[in-house]
Amino acid sequence: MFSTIDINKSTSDSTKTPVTSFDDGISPFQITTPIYYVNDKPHIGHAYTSLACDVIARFMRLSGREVFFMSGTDEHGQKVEESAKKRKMNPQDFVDEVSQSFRHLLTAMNISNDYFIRTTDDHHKKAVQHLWNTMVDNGYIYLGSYEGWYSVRDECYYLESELVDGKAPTGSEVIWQEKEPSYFFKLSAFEEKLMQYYDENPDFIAPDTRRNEVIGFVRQGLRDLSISRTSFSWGVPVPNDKDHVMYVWIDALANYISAIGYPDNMEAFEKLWPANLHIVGKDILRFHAVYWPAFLMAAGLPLPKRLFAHGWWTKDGEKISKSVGNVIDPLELTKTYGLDQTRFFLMSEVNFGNDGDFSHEKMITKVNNNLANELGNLCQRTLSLAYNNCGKSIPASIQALTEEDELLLSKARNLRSVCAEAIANQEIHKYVEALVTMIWDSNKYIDDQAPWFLRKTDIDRMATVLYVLMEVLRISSILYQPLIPESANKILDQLTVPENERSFEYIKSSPLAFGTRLQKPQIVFSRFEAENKQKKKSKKKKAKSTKQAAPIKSDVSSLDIRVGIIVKAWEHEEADKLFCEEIDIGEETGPRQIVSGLRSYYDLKDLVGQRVLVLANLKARKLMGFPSHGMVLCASNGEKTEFVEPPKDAAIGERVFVEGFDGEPATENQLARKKLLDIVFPELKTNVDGIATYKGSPLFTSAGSCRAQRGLANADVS
Ligand code: ME8
Repeated sequence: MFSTIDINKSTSDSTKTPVTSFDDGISPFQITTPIYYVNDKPHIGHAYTSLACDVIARFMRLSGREVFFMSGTDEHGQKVEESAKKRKMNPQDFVDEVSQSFRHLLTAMNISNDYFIRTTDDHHKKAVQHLWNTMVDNGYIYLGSYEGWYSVRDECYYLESELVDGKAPTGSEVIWQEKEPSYFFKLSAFEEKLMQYYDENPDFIAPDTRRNEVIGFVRQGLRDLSISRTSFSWGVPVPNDKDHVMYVWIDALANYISAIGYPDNMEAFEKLWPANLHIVGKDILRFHAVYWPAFLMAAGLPLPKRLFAHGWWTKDGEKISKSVGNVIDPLELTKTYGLDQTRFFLMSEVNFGNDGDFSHEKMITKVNNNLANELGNLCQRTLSLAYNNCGKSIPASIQALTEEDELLLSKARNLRSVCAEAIANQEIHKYVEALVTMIWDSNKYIDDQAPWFLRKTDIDRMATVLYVLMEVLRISSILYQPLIPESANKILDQLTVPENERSFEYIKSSPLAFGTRLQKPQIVFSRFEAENKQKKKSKKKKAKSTKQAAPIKSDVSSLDIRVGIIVKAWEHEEADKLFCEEIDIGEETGPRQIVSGLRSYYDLKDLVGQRVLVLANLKARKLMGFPSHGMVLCASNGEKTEFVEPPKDAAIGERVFVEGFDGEPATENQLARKKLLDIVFPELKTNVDGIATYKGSPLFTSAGSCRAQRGLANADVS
């Protein structure tokens, strides 16, 4: 027996995040979201960018870095002025109100920004005027006059040649701006300098496709930019010319420097500037990759180190817009699915940089599979087994580790460097993927090692397996914190990891202490369906007679067949044909007790760890005095009987389906009253390959079809 575990074995787990050309790995890390327009309330796109920055900021902090993470609101310009008019409010009252809803979004999404800037803040307005004066002094601003196409929605000028069917290339309406006096910025003077900068700093704009777009745009030639307006007044006044307000993009972009001390506190400013990372949506890359660097060059200031432009969310394939009526409210998502579930989905559903399409179905599948079934179930199984069999404690000691134990542990020890590399490249999806894979591997390990079985045969080995799993869960949860902070910390609480030992430096140095007392394990993620049913129930109650439930079909969809795993089994004391089993089908209430007449076909030792299909909407009944809450589906031809098995990657608790037969399962009463089993069971058979089918179509899980354990062909399934 060992009383310590050599967690320091691996040396590849670097203590710093990988150093890149845009991050030295040491100095304070400044990261920014765009500042959002306050013309309307926040939506999923705003939540998305803020969340991506939050994950990176939290990751950096846990790596031991000093971080300055900023967000804010962009409160000037024609668009905001028009929105205030529509609400019959004065602009300042209007922006005060809407800006508050963005702050609320950040709090509700658990975004850890260190600062929130508003462009109506006095110090910001002064800083923009200082920047303007500097550019004037350096000879880059002159007075002229402007007429042309303008999109208020995009706050952007367009050339006639850029319009598509009379609209902006973004689809926004454009208006003709009559000739008016305007100050101009000498953007044309920066064409060569920008091209040279992009060339010398290949990591400045990411991903590469976006970089190429920017280079293509600049290569076409840059015209001087109109940067002041006289036809409206809601903006920062141009110094020494009371008729003009500044173009909103000069004002907005300057937030990145005004927020950190420019120009009054240059010491603070120089500590943080240049920013390490501006994250923006692809819609505003041109402003950040062309105008902003040119303004900074004109003012003699260094350029930010990296711009990353992420993709665009659509809903069911359509652009999200108020007029289509498909706006997704991120706060509603967190209320329906949970905060960490929403964070997890948004960060893992699409490769960061690509476009993504939102659907509730995808959200439910993802959070049920990756969080409830995989991470949640692993925690629950591991912690419950330890709590029930190791004296309510982390195992007091362990045996020598086997090859499988070492393999799993070394993957966990290596996880930090894999995640850090992904984060350093803003490949947030790869960071999530590394964690999800770790949990898959751990679920496979627990299934292979079957500690519930070892409980009876080799209690010391069981303790070792559980300790290895708990240690892997500790490391994974520490690394999960940036993504799902509340849930990861709930798991760490249950694992008794001290609060001050949850940063990355403790991954290697502080393995779980043997013999520490555990609290009774609590479920961390519930399956969404269960909640949904609950909600539907209470909604139904309210609606009572106004709405009829969808009719139950007399086909396989009326059966609620679930993927399960036998976690405990014993022989029925009074009936020599019956086994009693506890089967986990992913329910919050814990495993179900089920009785099956399988003793003529299986040995007791074959049962625990066996994955099965459970018919879960059968009325409970007593078999020889023992209550049975469901039925294990088997293939049988009179001579032989075999379990019908789900594929090994099917998630515990997921519902089995047959293509072309969609529908809600019947209630237990409906199943009995309508004699649905008599109708459906005769159509359930295995085919020549032993695949379980209904009317010839396979019974499917998300991981593939279900099959008789030893391939029993042409047999009845019941
Ligand atoms: O452009 N999918 O503000 P804004 C993904 N004030 N991200 C989306 C999105 C979607 N469907 N919709 C919006 C502005 N976003 C300026 C910025 S910065 C100096 C000034 C996100 O309120 C994405 O990050 O229109 C996009 O760039 C940003 O919100 C635009 O926010």
